[in-house]
Amino acid sequence: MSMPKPLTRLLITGATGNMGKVARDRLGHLATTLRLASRSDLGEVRANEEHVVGNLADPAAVAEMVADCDGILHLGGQSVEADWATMRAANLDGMYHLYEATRKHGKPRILYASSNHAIGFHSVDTVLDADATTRPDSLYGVSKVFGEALARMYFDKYGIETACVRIGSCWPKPKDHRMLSTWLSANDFVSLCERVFSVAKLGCPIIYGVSANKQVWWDNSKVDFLGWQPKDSSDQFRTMLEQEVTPPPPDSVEAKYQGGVFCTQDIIEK
Ligand code: 15L
Repeated sequence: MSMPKPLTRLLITGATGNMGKVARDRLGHLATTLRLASRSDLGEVRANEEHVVGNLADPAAVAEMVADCDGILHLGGQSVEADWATMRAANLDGMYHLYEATRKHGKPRILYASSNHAIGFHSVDTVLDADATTRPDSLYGVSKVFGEALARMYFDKYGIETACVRIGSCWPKPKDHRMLSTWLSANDFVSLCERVFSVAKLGCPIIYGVSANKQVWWDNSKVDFLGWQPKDSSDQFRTMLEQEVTPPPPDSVEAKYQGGVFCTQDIIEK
């Protein structure tokens, strides 16, 4: 007999992105229906899916996305550095619209894709836990700190639970030496989603989305209650990277700080 699904309807924003595609393909066991939200058409919809086209900057569209959902995997928004107007619309206004919609539509539990760039100007010589000070490395990182603060306020004021996951580097394999420390495998991302939407009491924790890599900069011991056990390690790719990729000079900003190249990018003025 199959286990009951923890959710009735899981909203996945950013459904056409890299992580959105993984979520669409591999989280069907978490919810009776997956509601896929994207800015563009998704093409054919599968039997267990609904599709909503909309922009996070449009409060009415976000309300339509959220209605009747009991879980939200919020992967949508601007995912790399951009000019302020673009960042504000997607990651600040968009986050506000999402939380206002959850406040008015049943307070569903949220997994918010924050980012390691909220803490990117910490040194690679430092190990951070959930209580680390934020050190955003870009407007993108600042927008992720804003999202974490918004989630915390809506938890304290309205009891809306959010897992603020500071995602490392979620790709099929690490692309550079830095990602040996920041890599998050698809399998470990899926198991993290399973725990977030299954644990009885979530609260509003800060969680580092990172696999069980040999060298990590992030410590999840303060969220042991979640019972998340990442199983994969980037070490399997170390030899390949050492043969194929030249690391940045050790005294470079890119090598010295956890945010890598994000720490070196200038503000983008439109
Ligand atoms: C992020 O948050 C980005 O969305 C992703 O594209 C990667 O750049 C990742 O950080 C990273 O730090 O590798």
